[in-house]
Amino acid sequence: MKITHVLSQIVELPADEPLADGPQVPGATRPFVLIKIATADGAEGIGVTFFGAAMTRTLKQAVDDLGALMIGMDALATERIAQKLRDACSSAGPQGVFTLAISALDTALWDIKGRHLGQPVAKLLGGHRDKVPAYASGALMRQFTLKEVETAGRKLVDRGWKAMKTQLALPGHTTPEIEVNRIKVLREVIGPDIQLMCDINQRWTTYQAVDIGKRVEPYNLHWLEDVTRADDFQGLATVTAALKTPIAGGEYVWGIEPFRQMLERRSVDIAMIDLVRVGGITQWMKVAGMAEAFNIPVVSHLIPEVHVHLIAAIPNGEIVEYMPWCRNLFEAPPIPVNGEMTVPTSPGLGLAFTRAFDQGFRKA
Ligand code: SMN
Ligand code: MG
Repeated sequence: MKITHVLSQIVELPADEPLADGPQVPGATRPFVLIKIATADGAEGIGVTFFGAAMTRTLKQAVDDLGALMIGMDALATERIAQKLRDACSSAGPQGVFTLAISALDTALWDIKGRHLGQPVAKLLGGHRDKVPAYASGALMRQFTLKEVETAGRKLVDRGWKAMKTQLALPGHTTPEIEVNRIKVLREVIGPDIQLMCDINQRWTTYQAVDIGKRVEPYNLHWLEDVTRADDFQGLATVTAALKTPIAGGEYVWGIEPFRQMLERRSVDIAMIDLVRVGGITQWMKVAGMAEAFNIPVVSHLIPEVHVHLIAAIPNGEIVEYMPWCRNLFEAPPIPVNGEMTVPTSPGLGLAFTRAFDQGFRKA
């Protein structure tokens, strides 16, 4: 399984919001780096990474540089490859572009492993379930007006979603009363039986998190996410201990070690693992195992097309975040039906880039 090629390309997709037909900024796009790894015996695997923003070309270059180091290595030797890349780049990681790049490469290697063995990645990693719950994300954003959020919430329920995420720490003038009112109104619109999550994206102080967190307790949030700075492990633990509502976090930290800190200090009740910031499938599974040992459920962040395999593989996988940013990269990707995703049964990730994007590799 000698690696012969590592190909990459940048793709920009329109920044749409298809789950509830939400307001869109005209012309806004989201950049991705797509990758494909090929081996001497004709096996291929695909991966994707993002969060490069204005440095997306740098991210592509990092993928290419790391890819060059993999040529000639055994595609199945994921840990040996990861070690070689870490050693070669020593101080360039784990925070930032290095990890964003290695993640996509590792994901593609797992795709190859699955295709080679004729099994879906979910099975290789544990095969705990064939279906997983998914929640709608990106349709109830803080920049939308309350009216827009009401309309979107109603649509999501009508479209069969059983769980959905909104955001607080509202832009512009806000008060605890305005924040709480948004949750109150949304809860009234969607009814008592829908799981409602709420993301703060690190924007509150620990004091605000405890204050507003207590005030929203009557509305029965399923979790409050990233209530304060992700590296304030102690501050998070204070909030987690003070509130009845479970606290989720982890998408903003890099690699596996910060999760050890979060888990040991009881900073979070729910570990949210981001595939690209953790360093790929290999590292994602290590964090999931650590969380299991701490009796903590795991939820995913973005790229549901890959995360469906990971959440389904493990015994403590709770729910997949369905934010359809990557959906249009793929031919016939898995899509939730009535709030549930079925794990693809074809070998590997069961994913293929659309014809147009697949052809883009040859041109690159
Ligand atoms: C989020 C963060 C970054 C990009 C998209 C979405 C958000 C989430 O924190 O949890 O969905
Ligand atoms: Mg989040």
